[in-house]
Amino acid sequence: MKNFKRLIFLTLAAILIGGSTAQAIPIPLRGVVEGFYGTPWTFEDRADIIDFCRKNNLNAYVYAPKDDPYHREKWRNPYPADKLAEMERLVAVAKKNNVRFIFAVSPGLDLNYKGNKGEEDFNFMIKKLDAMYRIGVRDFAIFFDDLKDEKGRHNEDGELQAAFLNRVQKNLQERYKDVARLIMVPTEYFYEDMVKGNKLKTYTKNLAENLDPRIVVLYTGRGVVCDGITDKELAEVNKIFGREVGIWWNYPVNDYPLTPDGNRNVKLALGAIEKLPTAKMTAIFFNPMEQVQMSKISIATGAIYANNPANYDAEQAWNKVLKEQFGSLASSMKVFADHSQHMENSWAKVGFPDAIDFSTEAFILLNDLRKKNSPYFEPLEREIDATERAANTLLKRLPKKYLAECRPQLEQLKRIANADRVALESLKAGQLDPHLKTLREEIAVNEKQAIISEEAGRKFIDDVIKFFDEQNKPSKKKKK
Ligand code: 14T
Repeated sequence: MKNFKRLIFLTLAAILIGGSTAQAIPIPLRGVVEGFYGTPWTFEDRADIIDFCRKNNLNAYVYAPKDDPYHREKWRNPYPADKLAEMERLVAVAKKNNVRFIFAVSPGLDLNYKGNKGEEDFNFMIKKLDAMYRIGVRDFAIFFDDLKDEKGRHNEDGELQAAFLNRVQKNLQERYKDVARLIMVPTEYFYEDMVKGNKLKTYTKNLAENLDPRIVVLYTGRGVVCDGITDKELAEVNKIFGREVGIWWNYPVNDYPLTPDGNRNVKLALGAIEKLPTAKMTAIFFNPMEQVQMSKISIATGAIYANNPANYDAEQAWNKVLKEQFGSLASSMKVFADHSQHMENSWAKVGFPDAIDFSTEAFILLNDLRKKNSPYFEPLEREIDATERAANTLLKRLPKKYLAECRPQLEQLKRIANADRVALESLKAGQLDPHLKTLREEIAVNEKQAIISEEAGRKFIDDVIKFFDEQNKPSKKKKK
């Protein structure tokens, strides 16, 4: 009865305060998957992120660094004593923080399924997981993504992987009563890779038909890195696998190049998590950047999402998180982050467009000049001022551990803002400052280290150069 009254009271309070009766339904398993290519995080980084998980009501950390040899390339090898001792300390940190430490192995590069070798490899896997059980791990995952084999060669593996995973799960559950459901990532882990035409591909069909329904399947959406997942898409993949699947979300991870010859890890993904399902789901893990501190902006928004998907407002969450994490530097950080949210290349696309206000003002200004409308320079000038001021403030006042992760990007933003000002002055003067092309070159050279605001601040420089080019050859104007 007491509980009933309490419920009524809370519901009424929710209506009055929040204007919404919708009760928060957190995604049961929610957290971070250290699943990127590149330099794995350190013990300190991991302990820090696990503490951060607790503070943000995330309850899981998945250990799956692609470039830890003992996770993938040399998965059969046991961890050497010092590494194992470190892992044990980390597992203790997770336990203390009420965060589940999920240990993952990626054996797919050379796993044998059949015959003697198959038996041997099964035993290697069990040994590997047992060692982790002994240091306190109770959650396990086996990943089969990115096997790098020739097209289609993994067709038959669906059934074999399912049998392997079922057997691992059975073995663990028979011997240990306190081990959670196994988690897996398929070889075809994004929707567009699971289907051909409108038919399921052989691998996915075989995997789905044979995999123990208690095993959790993770997938990344339509693509590896994609612009959101709808409720409908989630339902579709749930249907394929005959269970509620979980999401491996590839934001803010930045381990892929943004230009054909580009470097990795050079653009920071500092935006909010967005466009994820509101429907019930079983698990979500955010794949972060090598840059731990910088990953916390978007992961904290992800935590707000994961704790109440149906009520999530990305913009609101982003503002809240920036204030919490940066205090008096929040407004400067917001300007910086605004220029660094969108991740896109030929196969990846995710995140809000960068600096929308900036690019809108730039567009309006150039459009007015082309149409000979009277131009307003002030709005864009204000954007440039704010950008430059924010970069300067942050370079001066951000604590060391943050600057260690974002100095190149801040300096690049400064260069861009500076060139934008020269570009704007050129427009005002009706004449291209010859210095602008040099500035543009400097920016291009530095893109090996830092990419930011490609379609906003950087684009304006090119657009202004183009604008004057057009002006100088009026006869060729609009020729196709
Ligand atoms: F496990 C998967 F869900 C997954 O996303 N695997 C990798 C992941 O480790 C990596 O961090 C992420 C972002 O780059 O994407 C996957 O790796 C790829 C996949 C590609 F198709 C990297 C490059 C690709 F072209």
